[in-house]
Amino acid sequence: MTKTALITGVTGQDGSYLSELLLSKGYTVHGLVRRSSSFNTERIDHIYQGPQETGRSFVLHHADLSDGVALVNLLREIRPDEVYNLGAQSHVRVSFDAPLYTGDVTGLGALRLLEAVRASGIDTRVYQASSSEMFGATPPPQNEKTPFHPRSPYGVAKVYGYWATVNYREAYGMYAVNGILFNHESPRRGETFVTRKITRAVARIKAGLQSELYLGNLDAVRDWGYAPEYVDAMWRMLQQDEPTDYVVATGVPATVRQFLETAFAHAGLDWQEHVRHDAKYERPSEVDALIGDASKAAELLDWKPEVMVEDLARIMVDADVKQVEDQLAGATVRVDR
Ligand code: NAP
Ligand code: F7E
Repeated sequence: MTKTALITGVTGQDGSYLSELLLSKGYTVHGLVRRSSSFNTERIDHIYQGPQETGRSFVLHHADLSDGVALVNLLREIRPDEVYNLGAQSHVRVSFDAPLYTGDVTGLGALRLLEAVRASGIDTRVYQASSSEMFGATPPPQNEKTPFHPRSPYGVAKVYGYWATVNYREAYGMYAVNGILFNHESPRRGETFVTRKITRAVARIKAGLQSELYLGNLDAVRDWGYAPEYVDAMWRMLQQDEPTDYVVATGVPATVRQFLETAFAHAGLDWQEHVRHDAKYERPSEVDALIGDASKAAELLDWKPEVMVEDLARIMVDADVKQVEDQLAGATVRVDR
């Protein structure tokens, strides 16, 4: 039997990789797209199937996590076997500028979706995209038993979504799980997250398109993994006999400075000649160190990461260098397809 999935945040980094994964497994994939005044489907254009095509396995719907009625209607129409809630205002620095919006979409949005599942009366499994940002100030290593101490409106909103998911599991017996994912990156990462900001700048500096890169705190420690491997862990979480929550991480720490060094060196550049400080990119309260312990996922999901931070930096630099070369040659194709 073909399974059906609904993905919120289908146009994002993870939504695009998860769509590819589920399609490769024979799923029919429905994606929730929010309305934008310009195209926001660049990451999924290569798998797009137009409304005129017959027997579509990839179908997009306009809706929004702020609109609970639209969510109920969509769930009643699609009746998915699995729902992946990846939609969010996902930028930590931006969450300080738009805290209420972030709380509404990233926090309350998770509850709206869970309640919409309940209201629509369908039997479906729900994945909630929880985050290592929930651990915030609690020192590493962090695992499923580590107390939360969020340090941003984004982290606070994710804690709300986390507990809403646990509550719907306990109160209604719903198969609802939290994937507590540590930072994961790829050539499709949004351009203002630090890894992509760095690798994109490396490519542009190498091509002579810019000479300086402005950054904030270089001392922060993160556990950076490779997004295509992390969406596989999401899928595995919904295939188990019992619902439970999992940390997904590499366990390998690196500072922003180390990522910089690796990325610039891979292109034959010295980062110290190009990087400048701008306090604008610092946060009112920072998360100093996130290093995950994913032994539960290794044991119960048989999930293990292969791409570690240095290879990740090189993959991203290579992709951005190719993208800049293609752009300069007049082509518009994305590099990772
Ligand atoms: P992303 O690239 O920023 O994608 C976020 C998605 O949410 C986009 O499709 C975006 O649409 C959509 N969205 C934003 N506001 C929405 C709204 N009001 N209604 C419906 N959809 C909305 O994020 P990602 O890196 O793929 O991450 C996926 C999820 O995992 C997010 O919930 C994120 O918070 C969480 N997470 C990410 C990481 C990480 O390191 N990447 C780690 C832990 C948890 P547009 O394309 O139109 O903006
Ligand atoms: O920052 C520092 C910054 O914005 C990483 C999201 O996917 O992962 C992500 O959140 C670090 C921070 O990611 C700049 O202060 C320095 O310490 O790439 P980021 P994040 O805040 O860790 C978690 C797990 C999520 O769930 C989120 O959705 O880098 N940093 N200079 C900078 N960061 C940015 N963005 N820009 C700078 O110029």
